[in-house]
Amino acid sequence: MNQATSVDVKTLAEGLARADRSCVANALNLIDDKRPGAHEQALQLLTAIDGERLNQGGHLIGITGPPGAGKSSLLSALLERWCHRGLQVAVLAVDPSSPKTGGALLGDRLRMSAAGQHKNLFIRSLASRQQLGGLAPEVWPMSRALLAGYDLVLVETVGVGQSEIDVANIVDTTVYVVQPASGDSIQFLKSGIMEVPDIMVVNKSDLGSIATKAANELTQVLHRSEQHTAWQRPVCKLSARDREGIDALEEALKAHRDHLRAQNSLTSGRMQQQVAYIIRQLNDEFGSHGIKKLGGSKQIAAHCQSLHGTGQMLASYNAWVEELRR
Ligand SMILES: Nc1nc2c(ncn2[C@@H]2O[C@H](COP(=O)(O)OP(=O)(O)OP(=O)(O)O)[C@@H](O)[C@H]2O)c(=O)[nH]1
Ligand SMILES: [Mg+2]
Repeated sequence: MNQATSVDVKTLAEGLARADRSCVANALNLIDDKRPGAHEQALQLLTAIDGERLNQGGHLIGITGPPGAGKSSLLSALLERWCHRGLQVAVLAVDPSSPKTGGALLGDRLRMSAAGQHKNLFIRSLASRQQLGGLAPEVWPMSRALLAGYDLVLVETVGVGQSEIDVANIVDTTVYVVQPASGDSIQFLKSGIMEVPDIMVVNKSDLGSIATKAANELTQVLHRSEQHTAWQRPVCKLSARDREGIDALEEALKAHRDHLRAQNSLTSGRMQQQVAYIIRQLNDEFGSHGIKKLGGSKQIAAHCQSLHGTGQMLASYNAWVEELRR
């Protein structure tokens, strides 16, 4: 494999902060680049991003839920509002199918929507990890790179297998979308992913009483399960198609972000996600043997927690990689 060409990381980081389209595209390509040398440059890039932005800037939102529930339609409704209000919005659309199999990618469908062409919007489609299910490892660093220049960074993923749990582990707020009368709400209750959503959406409220019934059912079950938690997870009944009920979802998103800030858990949550990412990367490259050599995952996590910010953590990561390669 050819060595990756050397890029000017500082210029790229400055371009990212301005949400300059070509810089954003180049930055994401660099993170996606599998050639030798690219990984180190990608880490340097993340290290060059303003720590304040990474720790507590913007809002990272995951949108997940079963196929056909209306995730992309809802995303379009939200994008229209945010872009027209002048906010900078980026979307990572994680498609379960390989780009090679053809068919419309999630991101392509979004691009065709009304908001899809807006100058404030950046969309990138990605294939999900084929073998293990779940999100590809690039999604985490990409979401962070986007945070440098965008007010809102959204990750859409179809809720099948591991991906809905993975997405909840990389964002601040997870929105779980179901549609009524499909058995989805019941499946959701049975499938043991109760921890995933911060906000529940019952879409297609235009279908009438079945939507109300599903929303009531979900409200009851969610609230029964969380008597001791500070955040009461709201259930938003809305119609993405008719643009009804979107206000309440927007309010809920803001309220959840404010809640995280008030609890001081926006920054700490992002830090934990970063530690988890570092351990996963080390494990992928060097296996459990490598993790053990560094003193075990608990030791690695403790060391990371003692550092300040993304830059220092990634520098540590680089040092560990070097040590294990020796
Ligand atoms: N009646 C009604 N139909 C809707 C609504 N929102 C979406 N749909 C329809 O539901 C279907 C699926 O919508 P998508 O937005 O593609 O759903 P999705 O969850 O992104 O689907 P995947 O990405 O394939 O999992 C489409 O035919 C939409 O037109 C709604 O509010 N009401
Ligand atoms: Mg979709």
